[in-house]
Amino acid sequence: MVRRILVATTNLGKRREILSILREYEVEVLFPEEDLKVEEGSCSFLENAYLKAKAYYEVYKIPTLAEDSGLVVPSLDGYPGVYSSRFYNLEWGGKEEPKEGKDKANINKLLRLMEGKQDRRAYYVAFAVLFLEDGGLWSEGRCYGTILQEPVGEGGFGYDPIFQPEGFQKSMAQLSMEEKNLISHRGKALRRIMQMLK
Ligand code: ITT
Repeated sequence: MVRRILVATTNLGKRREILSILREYEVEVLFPEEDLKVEEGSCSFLENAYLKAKAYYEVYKIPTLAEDSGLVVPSLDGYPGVYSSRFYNLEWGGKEEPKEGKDKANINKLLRLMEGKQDRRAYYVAFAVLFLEDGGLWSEGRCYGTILQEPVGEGGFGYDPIFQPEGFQKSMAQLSMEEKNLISHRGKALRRIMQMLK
């Protein structure tokens, strides 16, 4: 019986959403106080999630949930993909100064690279790993949509102001957190993993 879960992420946007998604389950959610600075060198979301969960489990010995996620744009050969959080700083596509923060720099670079592209389809993907004493579980969640011409909305984090989810005439950043969690890659991946745990 798993009563406590350590959520291994340093991203505050993710923390808020994960806390809200896990509210419906009977588990206590804990966050680590320290940042273990796990190297996410793999080009696989699943492997990166596994490495994060394992590193924190080895220190805290509490069932540990980690998630690696990103935005995949097929017309950009799948970029930003696993590089989503540091896309602005990647040589590929040219670097962008993070003058107004990393999220804004990532958005500016993506919009620059999308100029003139007809195909603006994209999807968010999240791989979640729950590291347990006697094994583990993993799951994947996706959320399909398109890249807008310019940022709209103040909610969410990351690329949300330029991502319009399928079936909505709003950006992800214009949805409430509850609305986002119902359709998001993270919501789907986490609910799947909690279902398996049951
Ligand atoms: P942790 O490794 O500590 O969890 P991180 O931000 O580095 O934090 P990732 O390596 O998984 O996490 O990178 C995910 C990036 O993908 C994130 O920084 C955003 O740029 C983007 N992203 C993922 N989910 C998103 C969402 O729901 N909304 C907007 N952007 C998202």
